[in-house]
Amino acid sequence: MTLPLFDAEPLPPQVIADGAVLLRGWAAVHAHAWIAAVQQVLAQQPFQAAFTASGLPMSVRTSNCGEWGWAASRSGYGYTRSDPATGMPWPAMPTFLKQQAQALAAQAGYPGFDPDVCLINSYDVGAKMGLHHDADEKDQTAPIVSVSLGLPCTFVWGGLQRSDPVRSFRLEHGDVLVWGGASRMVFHGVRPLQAGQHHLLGAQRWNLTFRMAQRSYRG
Ligand code: MD6
Ligand code: FE
Repeated sequence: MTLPLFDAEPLPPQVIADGAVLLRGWAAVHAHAWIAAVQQVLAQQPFQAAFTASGLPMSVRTSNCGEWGWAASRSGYGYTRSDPATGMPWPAMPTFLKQQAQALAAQAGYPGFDPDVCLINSYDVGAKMGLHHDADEKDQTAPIVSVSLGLPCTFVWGGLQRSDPVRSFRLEHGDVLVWGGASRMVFHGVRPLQAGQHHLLGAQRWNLTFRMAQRSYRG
């Protein structure tokens, strides 16, 4: 069964930059289904340590599902068919996750989004993500759909140059950020996670990013 995107009037889409749309709380409606789907992935592909391009340990832990996955191991990083740590193919993307990502992208103005990766990042208190942009995907005309669950974070949004000024805003449980177009290569990051307790996820934040890593996008 395909769950409808929402069953109550959602907050209207908010354009935060050219090509970037914030759907506030749109994943909160089916939060239990989102979390159950992630837990199903984690049973097959538990969170593991990640490393930067220069081999330094990151504070975020990662899992993946889909035909491809983003591996950040000591031996390098990028999209792979299987987990370099185990040699096992990444678990399939649960239908619920794929359908929701496609529907959310369409609501943000990106019909035809067909993700082949969902990278799942887990933040414990104090974990952060340095300023970066996502450039390993083959077709950068495809947007990325980003879903936040659990504790809120301060998200940092910069420009196309690393040195551009940044602004920051809060991303909360259930918030969905869809970005493509002129915003696709914007530098961004996450400030250290503040302590707190979320009623569903405890002292954690999860971020799911749906990507088209190896497919071409025909919006
Ligand atoms: C995070 N997100 O929200 C980190 N990247 O924890 C990302 O790095 C990100 O949200 C590309 C597109 C959307 C994102
Ligand atoms: Fe990113």
